[in-house]
Amino acid sequence: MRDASPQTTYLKDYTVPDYLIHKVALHFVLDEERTEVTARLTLSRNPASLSMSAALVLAGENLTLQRIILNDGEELAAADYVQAADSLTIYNVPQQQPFVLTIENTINPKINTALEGLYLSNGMLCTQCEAEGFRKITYFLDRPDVMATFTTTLVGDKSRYPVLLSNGNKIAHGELEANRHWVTWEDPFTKPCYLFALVAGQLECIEDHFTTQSGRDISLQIFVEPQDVDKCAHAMQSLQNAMRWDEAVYGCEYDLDLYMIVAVSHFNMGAMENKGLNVFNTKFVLARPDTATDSDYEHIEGVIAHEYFHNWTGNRITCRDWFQLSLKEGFTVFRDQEFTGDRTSKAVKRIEDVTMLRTRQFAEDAGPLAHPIRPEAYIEINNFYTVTIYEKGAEVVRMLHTLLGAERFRKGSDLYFARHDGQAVTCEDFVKAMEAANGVGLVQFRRWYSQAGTPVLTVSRRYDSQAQTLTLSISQECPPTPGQAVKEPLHIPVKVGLIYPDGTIAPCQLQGSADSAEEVILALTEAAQDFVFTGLSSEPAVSVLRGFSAPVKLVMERSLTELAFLLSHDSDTFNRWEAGQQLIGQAITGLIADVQNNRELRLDPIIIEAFRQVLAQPWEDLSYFSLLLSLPSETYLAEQMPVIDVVAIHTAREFVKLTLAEQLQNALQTLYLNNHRDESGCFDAGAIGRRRIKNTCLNYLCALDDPALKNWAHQQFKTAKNMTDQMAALTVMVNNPHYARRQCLAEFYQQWQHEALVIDKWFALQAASPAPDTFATVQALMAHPAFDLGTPNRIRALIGAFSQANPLHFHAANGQGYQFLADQIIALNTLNPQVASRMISALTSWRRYDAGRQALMTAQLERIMSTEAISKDVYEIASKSLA
Ligand code: 7MF
Ligand code: ZN
Repeated sequence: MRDASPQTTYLKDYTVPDYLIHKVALHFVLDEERTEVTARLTLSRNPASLSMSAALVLAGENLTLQRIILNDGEELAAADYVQAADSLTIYNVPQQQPFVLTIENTINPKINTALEGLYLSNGMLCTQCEAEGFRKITYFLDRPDVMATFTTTLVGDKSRYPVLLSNGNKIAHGELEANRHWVTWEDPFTKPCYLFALVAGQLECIEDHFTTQSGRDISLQIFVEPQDVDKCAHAMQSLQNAMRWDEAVYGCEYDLDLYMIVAVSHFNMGAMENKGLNVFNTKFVLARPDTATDSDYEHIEGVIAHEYFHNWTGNRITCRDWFQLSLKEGFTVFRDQEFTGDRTSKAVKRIEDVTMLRTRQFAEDAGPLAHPIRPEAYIEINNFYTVTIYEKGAEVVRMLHTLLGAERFRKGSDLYFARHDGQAVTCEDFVKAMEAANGVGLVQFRRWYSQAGTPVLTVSRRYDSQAQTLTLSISQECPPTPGQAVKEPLHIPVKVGLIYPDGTIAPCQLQGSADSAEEVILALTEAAQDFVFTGLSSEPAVSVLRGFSAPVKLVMERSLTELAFLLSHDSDTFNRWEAGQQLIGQAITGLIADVQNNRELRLDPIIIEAFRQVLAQPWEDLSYFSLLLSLPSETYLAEQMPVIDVVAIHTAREFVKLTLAEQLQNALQTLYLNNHRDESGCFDAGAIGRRRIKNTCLNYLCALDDPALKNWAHQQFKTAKNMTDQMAALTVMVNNPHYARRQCLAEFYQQWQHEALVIDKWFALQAASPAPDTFATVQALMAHPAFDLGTPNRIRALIGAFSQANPLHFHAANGQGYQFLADQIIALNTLNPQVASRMISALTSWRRYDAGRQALMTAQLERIMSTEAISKDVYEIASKSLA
């Protein structure tokens, strides 16, 4: 146990900083074990501070202090300052304003396994400073509302560190004795220290250009390890696409002459938007048709765009404090979602985003770690980079977009940029800009920022044939969340469309309104409200929450027949898919109960008929078509159950898959054969769609115990010219009994052993398999020479995939999965607290399981809590999970 409970930071305690830092001149002498850092800071007292005599308190962790100098004079004596484990306090600050403080310290990147601050990745030195990593580089006011201009000089060995990078423009460079050289970088824009970055190493660069809307020429550079130069073309294209899109849709132009991206293999998360020098996990940069799947290609483009979009929503305008994280993250995720929708298929992108939100964010919002998108307290800020901040945050911005419309939303974002450029601001400032630009009031809407939990909308309807009216009664209710027992009604946009029984669109005309439209956005603001539609000659089917217009759960009684009708007639692509998912979901829910009660399983023919009809139609968007044919995931089904029964869910879902494969075998085979091609390097929507629908068919067909069909998978594996097809084939071979399973797994490893990202897939695939020997396989893989607890991607591939993507085996009734995970978390606690803490999430939802599993899961959480020298990261998540 730790000596004292770690401290909580509260939003209500926010005060402006006592000091401001205007200029930062950094000087690094780089070395793996002893890097020398000199920071020359130009500071002054903050006139806005209430305390004009406060001492200067700088944050610093794991630093070896060498000396401190004030105003370029004498070295400070030991009596002039106090050094603590995580701070440096300087008394008797000069009267003269501004003043200059020079601090010299050393750091050891080699022992930095937490990968925060300055660390080593395959011999390359690189930094990660968000949220509070800069304090591991030098003593500083490490908070986002302290913004300064940075000049950085890097000195290093020419052979080890031929490339020396930092933010901004390269303004000088030169040679030194003993095979050393130096480079000076200057970033003219003020920024908080979390956006600082440096990279030094043996890197190769690919280069291209972008001409901005105002005609400026920007140099674009991607730096990678030498073996990866052949996997950068897609990332470069993605960057150019993102730059063009941000100009067209938001009027945002890039502001430096140089934009650099560096790919590193040891990285705690996806990527980082450091000004002018983004650092990326290799996973979100490197792609070649034979090494990356279609979904990898799409994610790379999305993440490149996300980091690029931060230049305006995050860097030019940043967060006042970390409670405002969703200000930059929610908005930037909304922007990257829209970008990807425009680049690929809007319908498919929306479905994928909503699926993620409903499986992961809804679970978080229903559990012990529920928090509003603007949280009020945290112990460790790294724990608050959550699906709630990101994905629900994006949904809240999307609702503003829905309520205002694209044009008025743009007026709001223009005003936000104009008002706050160069500032560190709050979510409140964002909402105020939206209000002021459009002359609207969003008073009630603000509750979305402060209230946690997923609202439940209950909808009932009444058709009056005499009056030709349809009344929709909608009520909202939000369950209590930790610290928030009582919830206020929210302002919820509910997009609705009506469809006549013959499939034609019925007009939406609200009582008392002269407007009639094909769909309307109802403003639900009360706990319960009636909406009356007039002029309806017959009773229409109702399509509610089109496009998933709000992050809520919808409760509405609908028959299988009505759902089947919507599946074939709804003109809203999201709701059409949703009707199919509801239909199949209801069937699977019934089958889960049958499994639990040992009843014979039988699939309602209406489901088979609905699938047959989907299969019989000509679909232009083949990716959308494959989503219509896909079953809800085990995780999504689990979310719908009062007490999660992983075995019953798996059994029922596999039964449905097998039955559909049996009943629709001919259609699925034809579809497979019609779309199977021997193609590589084609990434147009057509080719991607063909692969997706074909592989969806293969997944069904390989559920059948038919050697001929099993051979289709084997053949596809052997002849595949792209990773999408190779992976899809190997996946069905690993997830189903298959004669060539062992052999193909071994061949795949042989083929790809030198491509780390492909080997991650090899680990993850086996860890997520429902095959009976999976737990033994996972244990064996932990001892595989390619496994390494020092590489976050590998940890996520093996331990993450097993605990988060394999409900059946992770939740084994004997608790071996829980014990295994706790062992790894305890091992990671000291090695990499951020990654350790993220791995706990699989245990957090223990209340959703039966009593036996609850006891086993909480026992492991308790065990984690008793870890010696427990980190703040792990402590916060484990203790709140148990609370
Ligand atoms: C797309 O947000 C969406 C989310 C913080 C690190 C990247 O740009 C970021 C960084 C975490 C979790 C998710 C994402 C990021 C981080 C991310 C990346 C791409 N500011 Br932690
Ligand atoms: Zn981000």
